[in-house]
Amino acid sequence: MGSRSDWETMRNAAETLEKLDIPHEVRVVSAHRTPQRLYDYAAAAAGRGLRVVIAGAGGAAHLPGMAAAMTRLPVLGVPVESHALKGMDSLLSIVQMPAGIPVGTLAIGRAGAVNAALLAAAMLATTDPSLAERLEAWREAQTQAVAELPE
Ligand code: RP5
Repeated sequence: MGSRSDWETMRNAAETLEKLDIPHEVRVVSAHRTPQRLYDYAAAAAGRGLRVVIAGAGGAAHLPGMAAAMTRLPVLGVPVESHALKGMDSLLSIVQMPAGIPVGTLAIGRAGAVNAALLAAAMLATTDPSLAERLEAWREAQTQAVAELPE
């Protein structure tokens, strides 16, 4: 994520990965304030064995796109809700990538963070039958938890 202030949103991604027992790491890497840290992280990511990168940022949210430019790993972008523009700035700056460098962009805020983790899980599950079972069980539990009546 681009800042510690993004953690309140991005913790939803981490918690979802934990529920699915997916090993992961969490880092603060700012495209603007720590560009060298971003370069080092993205350039080394594939070689360290990472499989997917989830990048959450807000405002002029260049982190996901810049990370995607420096790794062949799939990058999932989460627009963090900003105070000034309610995350529309984050969304548009993450989703409007030029052809050639994709960022899989999720919804603004908590929904995007949860879904980034679930999408990462779905990608990893294509080559991990045990994770596929856990993901299917998670989805079934979610289905069972939806009441038919509002009260
Ligand atoms: C972005 O600027 C971060 O991703 C964060 O969403 C936003 C504001 O950062 P702080 O000023 O709260 O550190 O780079």
